[in-house]
Amino acid sequence: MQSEDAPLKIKDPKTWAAGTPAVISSLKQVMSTAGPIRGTKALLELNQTDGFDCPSCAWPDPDDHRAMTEFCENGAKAIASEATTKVIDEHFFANHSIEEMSEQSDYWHDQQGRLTSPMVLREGATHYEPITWEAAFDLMADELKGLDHPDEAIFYTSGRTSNEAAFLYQLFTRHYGTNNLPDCSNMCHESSGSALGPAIGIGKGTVTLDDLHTADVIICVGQNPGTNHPRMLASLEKCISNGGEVVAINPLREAGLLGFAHPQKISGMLNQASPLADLYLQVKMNGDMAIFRGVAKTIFARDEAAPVSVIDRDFIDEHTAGFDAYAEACTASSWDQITQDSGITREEIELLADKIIAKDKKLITCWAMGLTQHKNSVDTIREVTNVHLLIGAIGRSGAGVCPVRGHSNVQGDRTMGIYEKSPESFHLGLERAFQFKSPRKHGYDVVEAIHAMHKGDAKFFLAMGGNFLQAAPDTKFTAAALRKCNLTAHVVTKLNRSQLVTGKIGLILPCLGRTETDMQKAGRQFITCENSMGIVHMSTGRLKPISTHLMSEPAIVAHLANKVIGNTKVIDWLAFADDYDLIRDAIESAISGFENFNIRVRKSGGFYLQNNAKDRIWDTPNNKANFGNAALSIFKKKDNKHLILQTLRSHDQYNTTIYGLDDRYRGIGNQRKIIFLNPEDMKERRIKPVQKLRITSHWDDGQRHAEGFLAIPYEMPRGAAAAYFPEANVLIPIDSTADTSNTPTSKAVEISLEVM
Ligand SMILES: Nc1nc2c(c(=O)[nH]1)N[C@H]1C(S)=C(S)[C@@H](COP(=O)(O)OP(=O)(O)OC[C@H]3O[C@@H](n4cnc5c(=O)[nH]c(N)nc54)[C@H](O)[C@@H]3O)O[C@H]1N2
Ligand SMILES: Nc1nc2c(c(=O)[nH]1)N[C@H]1C(S)=C(S)[C@@H](COP(=O)(O)OP(=O)(O)OC[C@H]3O[C@@H](n4cnc5c(=O)[nH]c(N)nc54)[C@H](O)[C@@H]3O)O[C@H]1N2
Ligand SMILES: [Mo]
Repeated sequence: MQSEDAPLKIKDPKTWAAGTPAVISSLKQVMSTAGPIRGTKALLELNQTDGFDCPSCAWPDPDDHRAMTEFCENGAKAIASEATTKVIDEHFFANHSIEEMSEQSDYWHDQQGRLTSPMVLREGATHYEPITWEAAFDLMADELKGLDHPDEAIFYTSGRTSNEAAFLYQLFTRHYGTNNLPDCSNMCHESSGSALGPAIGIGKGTVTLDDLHTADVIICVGQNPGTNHPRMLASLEKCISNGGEVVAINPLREAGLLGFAHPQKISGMLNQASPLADLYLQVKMNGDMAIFRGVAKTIFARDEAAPVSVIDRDFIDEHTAGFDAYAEACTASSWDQITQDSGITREEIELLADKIIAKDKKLITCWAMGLTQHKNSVDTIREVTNVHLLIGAIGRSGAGVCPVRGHSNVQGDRTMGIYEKSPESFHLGLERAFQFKSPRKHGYDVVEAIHAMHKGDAKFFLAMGGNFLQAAPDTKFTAAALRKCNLTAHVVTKLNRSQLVTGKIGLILPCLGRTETDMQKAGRQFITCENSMGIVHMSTGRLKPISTHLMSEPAIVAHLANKVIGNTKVIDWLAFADDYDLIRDAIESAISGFENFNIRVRKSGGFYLQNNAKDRIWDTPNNKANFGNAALSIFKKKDNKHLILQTLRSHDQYNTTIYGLDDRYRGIGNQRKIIFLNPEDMKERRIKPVQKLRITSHWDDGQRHAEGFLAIPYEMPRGAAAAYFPEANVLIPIDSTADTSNTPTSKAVEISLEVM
């Protein structure tokens, strides 16, 4: 464990990612926590077709050839965190009061090891105490049966949950009578779904790995793949070696977008990095809509000037609606506004447009949280899609849109119905298969769930994974909301702060991790996941479970449902827990696209889910792909002297799980409470490097504060600032959310600074 008192170390930011430092870091992490035998076994099974799916990100595995080491540094860290041999047992909880544990950092929490048996925090108690599974289920069932209305219960899901567990969970929730199924997606790619649904009829990406390898241009916008999707770098490299180009759009110069040393190649092991981004646009915070509008304007201009059409008129005529209104919106956006909003020159935007149309217009745009967590995210993502529609760069080889998913099964969870507002077709499928009345009233998303608990409208909170308190915005407000519940319960693998801020009663329900063998009555079970490209595949745990008292996620849901609902004419809940093939049969009977699920998923590599947009079939109300025509917008500060803070991930964390205290690529060691600032902005405010700051965020309902953040000068546009999530979440106002998707604006918080 790193010392949390070690002094801050600062180095120059790196200009390439991976190479031997990544391999060394992987091995060090895994071997030090899991030991050589368990550690080596874990790494060899990772992402192999008969092994387990990496619990880290949702980047797909190669369809054909898998290297023995098909993992990345951060996948290895995720494994190390889960496969650790350190355990938290009853004695740990007897020795550590809630108050004591609350004073420790998130890093400390993760370092304590795996949770091993169910625990309860009784009303007024200072310590968790042991409880049997049976008694824990009874507590929850009594609480649920005692509520005035099913809508007083909230069922949260984090995106590591398997398809099998997720399907059972929503089936139980809907039998219970509510759609209160908020999930981490609400804070993540919800804006992508909200934009892509009306535009192309499906809230998912439309490309495969092969498409990435054969694209002319890949734009990575609002995404830091070097840290968050490291295996994507191999695809970017392959695209370049096939003659394609990579363009980065990001306020920060991220190492993983600048260069890559492939750890599975000799050159990479010698740390010979190949350059990645050919063009790097250091956009102002939230200036992306302007860039894409500028690209469209350039394409219109080139089209007018060229003898042959640059715009794909055949595609537009046959496949789209709303072109004229979009063309008008482009005319209405001035270059002055575009360059002012984006901070990028007209020449550079034109250069980008010219790259896109130079060859076959095989464009892929990849994005993540830098686009989704802004007020105007949905309009921005519509604008990205508009550019694709303009040149027909969708639904053909080497071209399409690629929202790069976060959690390894967040996309699958949605497919399984973890959604507070599932479409009518989904409910009809459930009703047909299970002969019950599925409730239609929309449930709460994350932000609405927090408000409901705060107001006392919701009293029961169950989390299937995740760390709700730390992941949600406005930490103090969210804590107050959770404290108002009668009961809060968490199905988790590791201790986190959400278990320390509880309702009157708190429950810890420790479950098997994805790396571990899952033995049930019918024998060894596997689960399935859907990756970022819509491939459903199996994952089989191979390590010995860290404790004999763990239950699997599907078994926990089945037992709870058995207590609360009991068997129905067509459902035997406990049978589902005995044999997951039965859950997969149930999925097949209720959700289209899963025909012969049990057979197809057993084939090596799994199967692609039907994605109509890939075939240029548009499941929109008008059966067309629709252009958006929103006016240009950008985040407006109330006070011009203020800065815009984004909250992002360091290289040593997985969301709220803190693996270490460094951010190697950005040159930071031993410290997480830092704020990156533009050097000129610092000078203007008389802030010296590493001075301690108090940050104040400003919102309609008042101010929020965070103290003790060290100022780090960093190359970024004027007016931008960056601090790590979750430490900075106290600053994010609960009601500052994206239009339509209601995603917290974690990448745009108006702040001021004071030297402490
Ligand atoms: N190792 C590791 N892997 C992960 C995760 C992790 O925590 N650790 N988390 C997983 C999850 S759930 C997710 S959702 C993904 C997240 O993956 P990312 O979205 O890459 O994660 P962030 O750290 O939030 O990075 C946001 C990036 O967007 C940029 N950005 C911020 N604002 C803007 C803007 O206005 N415009 C543009 N163009 N760029 C902007 C930031 O500078 C940063 O590079 O990663 C997944 N994979
Ligand atoms: N300020 C700010 N806030 C953000 C973001 C941001 O960029 N900035 N990003 C948002 C995003 S993109 C996301 S996805 C959310 C993430 O929100 P969550 O998904 O709620 O949070 P995680 O940190 O991924 O959850 C980690 C916990 O999951 C549990 N866990 C790990 N593996 C398993 C498992 O196999 N089963 C079960 N049952 N539990 C397991 C462990 O106990 C661990 O402590 O945070 C959001 N919050
Ligand atoms: Mo995410």
